[in-house]
Amino acid sequence: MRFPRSWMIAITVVSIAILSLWLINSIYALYVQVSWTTPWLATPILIAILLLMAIAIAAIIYYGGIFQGWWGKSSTKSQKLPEVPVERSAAASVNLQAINLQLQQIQDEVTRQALIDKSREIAENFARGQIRVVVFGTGSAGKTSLINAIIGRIVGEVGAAMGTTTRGETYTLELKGLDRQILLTDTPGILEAGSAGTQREAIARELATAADLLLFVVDNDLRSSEYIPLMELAEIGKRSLLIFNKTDLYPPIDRSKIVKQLQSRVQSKIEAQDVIEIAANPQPVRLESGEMFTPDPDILPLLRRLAAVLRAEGEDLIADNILLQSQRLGAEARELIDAQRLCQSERIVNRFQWISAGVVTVTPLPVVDFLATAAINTQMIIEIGKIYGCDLNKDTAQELALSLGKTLTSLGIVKGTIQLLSTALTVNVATYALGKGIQGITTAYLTRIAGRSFIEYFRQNQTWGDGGMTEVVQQQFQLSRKDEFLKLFVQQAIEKISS
Ligand SMILES: Nc1nc2c(ncn2[C@@H]2O[C@H](COP(=O)(O)OP(=O)(O)OP(=O)(O)O)[C@@H](O)[C@H]2O)c(=O)[nH]1
Ligand SMILES: [Mg+2]
Repeated sequence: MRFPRSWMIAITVVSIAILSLWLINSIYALYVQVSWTTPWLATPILIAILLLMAIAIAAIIYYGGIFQGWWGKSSTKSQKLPEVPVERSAAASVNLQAINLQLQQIQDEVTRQALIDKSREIAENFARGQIRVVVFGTGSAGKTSLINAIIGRIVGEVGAAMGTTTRGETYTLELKGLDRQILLTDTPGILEAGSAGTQREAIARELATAADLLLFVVDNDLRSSEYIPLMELAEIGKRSLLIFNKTDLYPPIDRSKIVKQLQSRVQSKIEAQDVIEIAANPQPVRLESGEMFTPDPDILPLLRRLAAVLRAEGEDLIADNILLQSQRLGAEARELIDAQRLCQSERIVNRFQWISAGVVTVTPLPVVDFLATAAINTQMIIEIGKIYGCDLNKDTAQELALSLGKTLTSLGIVKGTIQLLSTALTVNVATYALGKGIQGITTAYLTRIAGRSFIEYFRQNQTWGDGGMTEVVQQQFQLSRKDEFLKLFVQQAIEKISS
């Protein structure tokens, strides 16, 4: 039984008043006694006592203030709870709007439309405001039985063999004291053999990722194949309850041992009170009389915790999840846009490498002077910049082209390229046929390294990263030396020479 708050306050006030009266009385008695024996000492003692009391009161007020700050924080936290989701929902809406703008940049119509549909679905789910609880776990752990027990009627086939549930099934629930509707989703089990099993697992994982709250069902200690997906979902911020089902199969000692193991395994992500023991569909037992008796499902601890979590965190769970979904969509869109930009800028580099080769072949230089092609590179940089949404002026682009040209020379990449290509080309083309062509081809190769380095520069928001331009250029040179690229390049170069 809990004491009413007003009673507590009244008792505290009366106790403090009695204590204060007793204290004043004692100090007065002491003062009178000392005045009789040593009159000159009475006043200093009284002043000292009053001073000590003042210090004590000040300390209480000071530390009390800190505590109040703590209490204040926790109480404002609980008072402010309804406000938090409002902010989070606002963040989620802003995020969705930003993503919609991003999606417009995707050129492939089918992909763009698919992502726009996804974004619309997220927004619609948000507007509907239902809480999506997804039951997830290994095959035959008892997911469907759990849903049956919750809903209190047979809603899904319950079977002993793995793989009974083959697709996501959703049921609508209302919970007392909760305005929002609950969508309870059954999923196929993970870790089932065969390609059908893998496909079903993919469906289950997708549904789990979309959940506001996850009920992860196990029927024993966690296997690593269960631990990994559970932790992965927790890692992305998925709120989960770990349900230990089929507890009727274990003697109490084993049962509590398994619970402790489960709690310690997931303690970094799931609180001990969120590891819940149930028996969704206990097996019949033989009574001493020889009769068979089927116990009722034991899911009360889960229902209690579920109700508490949904009432306390329901709004937060929805807002957090919408934010998570929109962030994932944003990341997907960014990846697609990056791939699209990469493809477009590679086309630009390809075009400019052969333009620069043409220029040098027409006006052969005494030695390969990559700086001479700076004008071409300037234009290439401007065009790549545009793809990445940067409007570079000519002077800046030229400066970049020149400093990259110098880096190529100072790193010995110009010389290295001449050697590399001379060897690669003479294997395929007679030296006399190659003639002055080697200069043009080398320039093309260097333009390619320069172009790829600039793509990296723009991908990293116009920065060269920690290692500076030198590291990016060297990395691109190493990448371009790879066999498959070199072969393709030499083949293209030979075609250009012979045409
Ligand atoms: N002893 C016992 N058996 C249970 C319990 N819950 C479920 N089962 C049994 O476990 C088996 C699998 O149950 P399901 O509910 O179909 O399991 P599921 O996780 O939905 O399985 P899939 O759909 O194949 O992934 C059935 O034979 C159930 O009767 C329980 O609490 N105790
Ligand atoms: Mg099932």
